[in-house]
Amino acid sequence: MGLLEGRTALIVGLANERSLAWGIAQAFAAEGATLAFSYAGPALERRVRPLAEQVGARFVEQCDVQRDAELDALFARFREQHDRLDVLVHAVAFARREELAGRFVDTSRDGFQLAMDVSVYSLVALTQRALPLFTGPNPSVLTLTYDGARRTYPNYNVMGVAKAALEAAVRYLARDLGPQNIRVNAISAGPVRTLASSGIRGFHWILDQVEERAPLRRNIAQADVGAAAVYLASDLARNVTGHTLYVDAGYHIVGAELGRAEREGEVR
Ligand code: 0WE
Repeated sequence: MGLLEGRTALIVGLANERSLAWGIAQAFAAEGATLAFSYAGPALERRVRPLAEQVGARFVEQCDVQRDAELDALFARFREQHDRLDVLVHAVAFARREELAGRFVDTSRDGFQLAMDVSVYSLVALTQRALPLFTGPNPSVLTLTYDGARRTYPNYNVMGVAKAALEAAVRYLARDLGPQNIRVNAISAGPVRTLASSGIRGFHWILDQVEERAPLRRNIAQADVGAAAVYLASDLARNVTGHTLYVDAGYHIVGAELGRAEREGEVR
């Protein structure tokens, strides 16, 4: 029997077949979960619908997470088809492209607020509305973060600040909702080529550095995030909450590297 048999997951933030949300959806489907999706805007519908169909999802709705009315409508529609929700997956982030280039010090008030609203507050807004549906034996919330929350990466800028806030929000939500047996966790995924990373200047350098320096000497795949998500959503993780789980081939633990001479045993 699958680890998520009889469970329903709502996945917010699917964009296309490269999305980490799609890795999670496929892994959940393989473990027997029933899936539901929401996507950001009309331009994504023609990509998201066929994917949803592939994993047998009937519920596919558009929802702009910046609008309370659309969030309310999303959950009203969800309730028409499902009487319970077991897993809320938040795979949403956005900053203006111009804020993801150059210096963090140049971030505008507007750009800061936009990144925080879409990438952080949306987790709170979705969780609020999911609460009354969390009536099953092991409900949980899962979001996606990045090591740019803890350490600086060129150009990640305001998204790093937003991810730091997101990880703190995971802890505060976990604290609030724990007494109701609702768990809240994050996966800190290594860099993966997706729509969210396409056209980011220097992204390939980040991938190259992970391959060179991560303890496991490789990059991660979409499916690795799916596997970790299955664990966190399943009863195996029944006592795991407020946690950020790194799925990054160990990259986040590495400080300095040895120089070439030391590596090759020439000197000490
Ligand atoms: O969180 C992210 C990316 C999120 C993201 C991506 C975009 C691209 C297009 C948020 N907003 C936008 N806005 C757009 O207009 N990642 C973890 C992937 C990522 O993005 C980077 C990275 C990595 C890794 C940006 C700069 C440097 C590294």
